[in-house]
Amino acid sequence: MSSDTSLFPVSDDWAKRAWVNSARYKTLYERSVNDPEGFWAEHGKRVDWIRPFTKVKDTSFTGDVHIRWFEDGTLNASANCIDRHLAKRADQTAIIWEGDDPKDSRHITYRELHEQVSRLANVLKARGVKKGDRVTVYLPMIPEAAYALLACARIGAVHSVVFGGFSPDSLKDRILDCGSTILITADEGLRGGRAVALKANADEALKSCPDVTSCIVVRRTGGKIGWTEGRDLWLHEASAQVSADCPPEEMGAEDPLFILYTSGSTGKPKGVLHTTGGYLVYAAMTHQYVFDYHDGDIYWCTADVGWVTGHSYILYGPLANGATTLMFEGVPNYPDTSRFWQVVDKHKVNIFYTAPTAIRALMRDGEGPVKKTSRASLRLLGSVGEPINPEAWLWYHRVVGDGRCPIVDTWWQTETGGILITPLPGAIAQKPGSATLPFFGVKPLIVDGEGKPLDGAVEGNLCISDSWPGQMRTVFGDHERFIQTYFATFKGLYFTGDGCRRDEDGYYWITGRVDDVLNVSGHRMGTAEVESALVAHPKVAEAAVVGYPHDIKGQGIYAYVTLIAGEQPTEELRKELAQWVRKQIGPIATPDLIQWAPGLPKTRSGKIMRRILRKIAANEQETLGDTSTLADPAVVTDLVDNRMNRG
Ligand code: 6R9
Repeated sequence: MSSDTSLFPVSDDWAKRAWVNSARYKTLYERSVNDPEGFWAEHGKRVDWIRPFTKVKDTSFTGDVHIRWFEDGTLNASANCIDRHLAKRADQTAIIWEGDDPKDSRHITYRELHEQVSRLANVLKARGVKKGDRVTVYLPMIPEAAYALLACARIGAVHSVVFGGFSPDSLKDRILDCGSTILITADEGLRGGRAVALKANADEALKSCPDVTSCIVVRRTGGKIGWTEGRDLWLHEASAQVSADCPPEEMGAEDPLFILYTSGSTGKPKGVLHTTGGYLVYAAMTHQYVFDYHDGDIYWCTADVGWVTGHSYILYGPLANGATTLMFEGVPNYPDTSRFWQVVDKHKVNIFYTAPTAIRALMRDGEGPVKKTSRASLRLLGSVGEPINPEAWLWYHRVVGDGRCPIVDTWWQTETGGILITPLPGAIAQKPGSATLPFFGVKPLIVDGEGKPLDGAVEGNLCISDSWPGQMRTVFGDHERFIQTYFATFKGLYFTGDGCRRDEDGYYWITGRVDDVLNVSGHRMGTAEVESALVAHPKVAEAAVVGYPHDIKGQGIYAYVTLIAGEQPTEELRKELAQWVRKQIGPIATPDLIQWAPGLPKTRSGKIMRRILRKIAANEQETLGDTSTLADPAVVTDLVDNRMNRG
C-alpha cells in the first residue's frame, strides 16, 4: 500500500511560522519521554486550575491498572472553554454554525456561548441533575449540542453522547448502561435535506428506560412529535425561565467528564470514561500543535459530535484554546458535492479536518466540484478515522490543497482522548499514508504475537508503553473489562487493537485493526454486534460477519448467514435482514453483502474461522491457507463457489 519514496518536506514558511519546527520537535519529544513528570508539570499549566496540582503522574499498566494525572488539582472544563476567554474575547466568534441548508448559518460569540451554556446548566439543575449524574445527549449537529456538553461539564454532570444515527435500541442500551435519568434530544435532525426522527427514536427508547424522568427537547425543525407530559420539556421554554448565571462547579482533575460508547471485538459497546484535567490538557495541547492553531484562525473539523473526534476537536480542544470552531450540520454531497469547499470559501476556513471516506467519496466526482471554488484560505488539511490510502492522500493534497497545504494524518482512538501519532506540520515531513511520528509524551511500541518488542523497520501489533494525560481511565462500571481489553493481551502495555508497520525512518504506518473490529467509513463496529443483531432475527440460525475492502467506505460489512432449517433463502429475505440490522443498530451497521451459508467454517472445537471468511469476502480464495483443521472442509468449497460479487 505504501510508497515510502514520496516525501513531502516541511516548507521554509511552515518551519518558520509554526509553533513547533523540526529541532523543537526533537527536543520537546526527548524531554517528554525522558522526564514525563517535568514535561507535563509545565504543560499542565496551559489550562486554568482553581487549585493548582502538585502531583503530576501516577499511572500503572499492570495489576489493577490505574491512571491518574494532575490528581490533586481542581478545575472546571466549561470555565476553561468559555469563562476564561471572556476578558479578552467575549465578542469573538466561538462557534460558526453552518446549517444543512446553505442559507442557514450563525456566529456564536464566547459571550453568547457563556449565556446559553449557563442557562442550559440551570435547566439541568432545575431538573435535579447533580455533580456525577450521567446525562445522555442524542442531538444533531446544532449549537445546542455544544451547549449541552458544556452545560454538563459546568455543573459536574457526566455527558454520554449517543450518535444521532443510532437506533432506539442502541440508544436504550447506552442509557441503561450508564444509568442516566435525563435525556437531551431534538424534535428532528436535518441532514441532506431530510429529517431524522430523533424524538420519535427517543420515545421508542424511553419506553424501556423507566428511570428517565426528564427529556429536554430542542426545537430544530418544528416537525410533529409525540409528547409525554411531565417528562418532556422544550429547551427554549425552560431556558427562558432560569437565570443566565451559573457558577462553574469545582471539579477534581480525576472527576469524570464524559462517557462515550465504543465498539470492541466482543460483547456490547463499552463506556469509555474520560476525566477532566488530563483530558482537557491533552485535547487543548494537541489541537494547538497538530493543527498549528494561531489566534484568529478559522478551524473546521467535519466530524459529528457523537464521536470522540467531535468531542476533542470540535469542542474541548479548540474552545479551551479560545479558537473559532466551525460546526456543520449537513453532509458533503448536499446540495451538491462542492459543499465542503463552498463552506470553506464562505467562512474563510484555514484548517480543515475530515475523514478519508469523505475524500474518497468526493474523488469519485472528479476535480470539477473542487476546482470551481477558491479555497485560498486553506493552510492545513487533516485526516482521521482510518488509514488514508496514498491515492486519496495525494488527491487531497493536490486537488483540495492545491499542493500548498501539508496534511496531518492523525492516528488516535476514542480510548486515547486525543491524537497520539501524527505529523506536526512545521516539523515533520509527510509520507502519503503514514501517520508518521508520535506526539509529545507518547511511546509507541510494536510487538510480535507473543508481546516481544520489535526494533527497527518491522510490522506487528501497536502498543503504547506509558500513559499520556488524555488516556481513558476505565470502562464505566466495569474496570475488569478495561484491564482485560487493553492490558491483558501484552503485559504492561496498552494494546491499541491496531496493526502497524515502522519503516526505516521510524515512521509509523497503521495497517488497520487486528481484532474483530470493523472500520466502516471511519465508524467502529464490532463484528459481534452485527452478528448478534442478525441472529436475533427469527429466521437466522447463525451468522458470521467480516470486513472486506470497499472503495469508499474503507471496509464494507460482509455477512455470512445460515438460516434455520426449512427457511428459504430469497432476495426478499436478504433485503429484510439488511433492514433488520439497520433498525437494530443504526444505518451505519447495515450489511453491504449477505451470503447464504449452509454451514460456516469451524474448527473441531466449534470456533468460527474468520480468517477464512475474510479471505473469501476479499476474493482471495487462492490464499485461504490451511483448512485441514476444519471440522468440515467442504463448507469452504460451497462458500467460495457462492461468494457475493462485490461489484
Ligand atoms: C479518532 C477515532 C479508532 C480506530 C483506530 C484505528 C482507526 C483512526 C486513524 C486510524 C489509521 C489514522 N484510525 N485514525 N487508522 N490512520 N489516522 O477514529 O477513534 O472511532 O475510536 O476509532 O480508527 O483503527 O484504532 P475511533
